[in-house]
Amino acid sequence: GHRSTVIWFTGLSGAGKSTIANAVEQRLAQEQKHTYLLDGDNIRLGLNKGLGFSEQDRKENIRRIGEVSKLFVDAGVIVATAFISPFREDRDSVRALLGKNEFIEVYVRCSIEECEQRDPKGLYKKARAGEIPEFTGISSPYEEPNQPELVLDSDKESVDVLVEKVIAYLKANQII
Ligand code: GGZ
Repeated sequence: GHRSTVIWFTGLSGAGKSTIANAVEQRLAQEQKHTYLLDGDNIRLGLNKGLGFSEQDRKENIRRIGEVSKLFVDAGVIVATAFISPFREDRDSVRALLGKNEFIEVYVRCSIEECEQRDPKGLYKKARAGEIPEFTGISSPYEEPNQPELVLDSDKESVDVLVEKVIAYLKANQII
């Protein structure tokens, strides 16, 4: 068995949230844990279609994701979420929806320089050229977590090592 919880990955675009969240989810599924991954592909294209990247839309994006995450937790699932979630207040609101041990804030830390160098989708380049307004880290803020449960330095360590850190945290806290 396991305890249901939300593993909330936050960080810049290109920091590696989705990659790490996917790998954690796969790893848990292998161990027969009931898991689900929420990311832009299943949320921003569906439930949150129509929301953009203004401060107000990002707040609403995160609010809805928090509510959906809570439903999954109520259903007994381990949820992994991979959203920039740039505002501390919004992440704290999600935390407040959930019980102790039901919100694990994981800061996927990576310098803006490194994210910009990776630029897997060419978005930073476009943002620098002024083609994407309000781009996180360039023309829109990212507020670092003050007391995240975990910090993963994705510009220093491999995905495999970081996934194991998450798994170790879950075990140490009797989630799995
Ligand atoms: C940041 C943007 C923007 C702007 C489009 N700012 O690297 P990606 O492409 O795949 O991930 C980013 C994703 C961010 O969506 P989130 O729902 O995670 O953001 S938030 O939590 O702030 O609501 C990026 C792409 O969408 N993208 N425009 N202006 N990222």
